[in-house]
Amino acid sequence: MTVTISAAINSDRLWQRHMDMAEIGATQAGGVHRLALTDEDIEAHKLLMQWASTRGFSVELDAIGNMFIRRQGRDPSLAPVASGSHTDTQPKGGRFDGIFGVLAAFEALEAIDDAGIKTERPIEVIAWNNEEGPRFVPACMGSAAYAGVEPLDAMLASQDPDGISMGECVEALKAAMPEAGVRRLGAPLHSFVEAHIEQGVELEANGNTIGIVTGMQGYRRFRVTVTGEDAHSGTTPRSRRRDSFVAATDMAVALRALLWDNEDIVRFTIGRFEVFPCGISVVPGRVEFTIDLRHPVAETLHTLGDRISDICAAHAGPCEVKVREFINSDPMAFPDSMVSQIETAANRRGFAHQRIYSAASHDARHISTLCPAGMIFIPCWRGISHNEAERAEPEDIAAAAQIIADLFVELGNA
Ligand code: HGY
Ligand code: MN
Ligand code: MN
Repeated sequence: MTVTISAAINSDRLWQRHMDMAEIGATQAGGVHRLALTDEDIEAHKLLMQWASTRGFSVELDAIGNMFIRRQGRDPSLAPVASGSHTDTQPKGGRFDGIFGVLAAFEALEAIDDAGIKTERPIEVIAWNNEEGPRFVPACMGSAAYAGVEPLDAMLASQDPDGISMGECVEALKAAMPEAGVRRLGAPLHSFVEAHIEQGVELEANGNTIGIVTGMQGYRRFRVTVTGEDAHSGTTPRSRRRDSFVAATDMAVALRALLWDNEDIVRFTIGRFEVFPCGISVVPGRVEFTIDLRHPVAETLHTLGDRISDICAAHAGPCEVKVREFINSDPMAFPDSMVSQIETAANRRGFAHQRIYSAASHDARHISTLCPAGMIFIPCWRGISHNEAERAEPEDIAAAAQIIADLFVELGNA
């Protein structure tokens, strides 16, 4: 009879690592503010490196700042089995979005190590750089560059609002982790599984612990710049104004008229709206705003997204308008092989589970173009995320880590 040693997750250790990480960039209201490759995010990478070194796991960084923590296999030449997510957060984000997927994978690696289980393949934990994208665009930059979906040079040249380039930040990360090795960008992966909080209400409503993700909806992101003319608010009559705020708000209302569907399936968000020069008695000469548009049907996403420029132009009035699209990712489906393998692992462990579609976007989208990929969701309280009040439960976190540990062993010997 073959006794399969199973790697037992240490739930307390895993929860404590979440609390340790939540200290880095902690906000007054109990959230985390840790934008990509800021000092705080580099500190989070260094803490991961410290934990990895204690276990004798090796660490590498690639040219776009992705981090790879490796437990060697019997045959180091084989492509690794990997799991992970991101360490960066939204501005005033939560304590679980992203970091949970990194820490669950790390705990799975430790559990395998504690059990003394050998795998044929190397096993890796990956922290993808700049998944969220509020500091540098586009989002999912690290995984997109790794998968060759975005060109490395353009990504390194991306600048934050202060004019600091991603390239400078990657150099700062490398300088902070001199003992890290070099990973070739795009080196093969055997398979990849990402654990993430659902950021929706379905699992919680159904009382399920585990969501086996079948795919994710598509999304397009735009930056709209409306240019008018700064003017005196007292002496300038409407007839002589080129008021960019008036034009931009007209555009927003017109976009809503197009994009608010009756079925409430389209996701249309203006998350950033900046008025310049932002003076009480100055007619604004410039407005910049962003559009985040999502839909599960590619054709609908294309049709609606392609209307945005015309609608903005039609409502520009006396102003100029420039619409720049910086993300355009179609809906995607994970391979049945991975969905079934994750489902079988959840079944074997007896976790309450269901298949689920992701309304949020994740790094696994891009890695799925490189190798068989899949995702595991756990519930988060009232579906709240991108919010300091974000919350997940230790037992759900441990359940996901347990499935990853089981998959690491299965896929690591496949
Ligand atoms: O925006 C997203 O879908 C992801 O949570 N960053
Ligand atoms: Mn995330
Ligand atoms: Mn997020």
